[in-house]
Amino acid sequence: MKAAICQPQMGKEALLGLLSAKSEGERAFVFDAAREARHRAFGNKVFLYGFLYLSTHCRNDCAFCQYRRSNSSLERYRKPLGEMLEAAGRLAADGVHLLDLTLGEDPYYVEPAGFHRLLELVSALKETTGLPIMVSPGVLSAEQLVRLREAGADWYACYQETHNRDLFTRLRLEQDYDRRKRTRLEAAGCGLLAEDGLLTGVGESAEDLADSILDMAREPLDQVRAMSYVPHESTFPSTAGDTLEERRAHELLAIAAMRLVMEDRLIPASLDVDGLEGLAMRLKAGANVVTSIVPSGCGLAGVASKDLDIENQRRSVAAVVRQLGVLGLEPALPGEYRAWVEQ
Ligand code: MD0
Ligand code: SF4
Repeated sequence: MKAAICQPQMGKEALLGLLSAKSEGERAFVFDAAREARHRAFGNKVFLYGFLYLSTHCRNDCAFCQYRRSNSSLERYRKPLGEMLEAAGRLAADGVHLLDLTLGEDPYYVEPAGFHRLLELVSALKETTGLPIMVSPGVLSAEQLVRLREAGADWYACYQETHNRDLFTRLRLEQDYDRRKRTRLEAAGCGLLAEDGLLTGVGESAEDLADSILDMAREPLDQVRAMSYVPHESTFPSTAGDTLEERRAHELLAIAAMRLVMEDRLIPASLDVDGLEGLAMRLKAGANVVTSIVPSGCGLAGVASKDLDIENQRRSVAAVVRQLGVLGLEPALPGEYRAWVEQ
């Protein structure tokens, strides 16, 4: 845990006020304050994360996810080690600061008999690129977390999606709320940096978001995120507003509110929701990390948006850096991210 645990805490009422901002003017006020807070903590520097979706097989059946087990219309893949190393090498050469190795809860990698495969991959990625590694493999045992750390993983990401237990049971079907939360806390306890995340546009109230953000602020998390739900044929229809702006409102306000409550934690703007086009609005809301940079030509997928902007190279470091420039931001130097991770 890098950030100061005791941030000056905003009360729930004030937070609820921010998250309920309706008019353009009110929202602009919230985003301006969030950018000021980001500037105090990180100046104009932004971190860039490369994304490697190793396996799209999954034993879970999350209602919001196209990779859910019951989606039989999906063509799935499991990438061989050599291809992952090649893709990672390209991301490293392009200048990402971290590699995010993500997978569905694929028994081939996460069940005890196959877990060594994931460890080997983490070690190989670390050795060949020298970059910090984040792993997003779903729920693991305490012992598996220790072994991940020993294999060279720096980060463990596992998203609760919501801290409303009722909504959780409708999103992460047949999964245990407490076990998921406990895994993240155990990861932090064994020296991994930890990330939690929210899914917005799934019928949550502003009060749910406020509760989530306050919960996150109390936990030993180093990165916190919000991402809008992207509906698919195999998942439920969106409950959020009609216009793109309305559908993204909760995500953008949550990013800003997280920044105001947890000024010095890392907060992503993901390319996985709206591709490059959605980057500026997320950075303007106070995000300081760009995630889901995916190399083209490797047959790798995104999570929320499977193909969007990958093959046309709009999820590349070059495209992102151009956007940063327009906003008066710049990528951090490699040493600056490493120093943050190692501090
Ligand atoms: C992203 N699709 O960054 C990825 C993913 C997992 N650590 C991250 C949700 O948007
Ligand atoms: Fe599996 Fe993750 Fe999708 Fe849930 S969100 S179905 S755990 S890939």
